[in-house]
Amino acid sequence: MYAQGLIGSSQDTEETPEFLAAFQARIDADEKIEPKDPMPAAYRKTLIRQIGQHAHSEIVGMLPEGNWITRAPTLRRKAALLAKVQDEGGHGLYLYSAAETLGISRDQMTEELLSGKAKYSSIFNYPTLTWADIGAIGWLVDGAAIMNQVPLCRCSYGPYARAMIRVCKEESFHQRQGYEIMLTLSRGSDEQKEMAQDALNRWWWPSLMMFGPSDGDSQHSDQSTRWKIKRFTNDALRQKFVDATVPQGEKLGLTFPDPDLKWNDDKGGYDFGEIDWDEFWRVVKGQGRMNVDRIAARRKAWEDGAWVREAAMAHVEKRKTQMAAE
Ligand code: FAQ
Repeated sequence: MYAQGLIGSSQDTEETPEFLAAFQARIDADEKIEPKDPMPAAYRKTLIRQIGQHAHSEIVGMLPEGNWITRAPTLRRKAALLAKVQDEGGHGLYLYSAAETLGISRDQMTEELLSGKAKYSSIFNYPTLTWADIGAIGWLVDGAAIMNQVPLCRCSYGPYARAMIRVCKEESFHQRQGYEIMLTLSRGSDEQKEMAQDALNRWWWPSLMMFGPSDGDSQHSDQSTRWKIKRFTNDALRQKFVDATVPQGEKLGLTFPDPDLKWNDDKGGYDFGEIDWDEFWRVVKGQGRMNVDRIAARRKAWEDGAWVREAAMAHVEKRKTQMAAE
């Protein structure tokens, strides 16, 4: 299943009860697991799945905002958006590299994305209709990404944890630039404020869906938490996000599209309405408004880039021949 010759592609150690107990003891002691360490096949598989999907999300996530680079309202906005979209591309690359340390190749991950076998975040299957969507994505989507990713800096797998440190620093700048766009619009003309409100109305629920199914329906949470890949459950992170974000929205003078959203003194957090899980699963299964376009764009990019990969490989072969002759 895994590419030959890559780090971590060696046979996993026989999974005796003693081996599994010793592995769990390392995790419980907060030791980092590194690429050449023996690890259970299921731990490797779950990391390849999560890191691969995370990488795909960063790369597909460049598309909705990339759509606005040529239409940014000022040079300053354009420069910031260009930098942000490039950062997301960089995050995808660190993450593909982290997944490669587990013995899967970038080509295999790409094939899995294009064939629909590997998922990417549901959020990127919604269209960016106005400039305010760029504000809402930075504020809400990067905000949700940070809430989810800060705990991943303490993930048990070393290369993933280390990649997350830089990613989170950059996401923090993205969140602020998004919030600043929302602040400018919500203090602007009536039309601008309306645009900001409309963007919040459309992006709020999909942002809550980014945290994944509720705890009762999450297939992987229990095992991933035991392995300290995940440090909090999907619902716990979603609640933290709501609690952090609602006061920010109030400061903007905007309202959230949820009549059930209200502060609950007893729990020390906000109550909020039920997520439309049918919509979530429809989008995850490929029936969102932009799923077909997103995969078509990635397929085109992969095909258009074939000559670059071929040229790079030809260069490697040439260097190998030269070095053998030296
Ligand atoms: N969309 O059992 P669980 C970003 C799938 S990066 C699509 O709870 P798990 C930066 C899940 O894969 C955003 N599928 O799964 C940016 C699983 O299916 P599988 C991405 C989803 O892994 C900002 C099934 O449902 N972030 O935004 C979603 O324990 C702005 C059952 O779910 C990450 O990937 C979903 N929302 O928990 C870029 C962070 N939720 O694999 C550009 C790392 C769940 O069995 C612009 N990942 N599924 O076929 C994670 O923390 C976890 O993987 C979760 C899901 C929390 C996403």
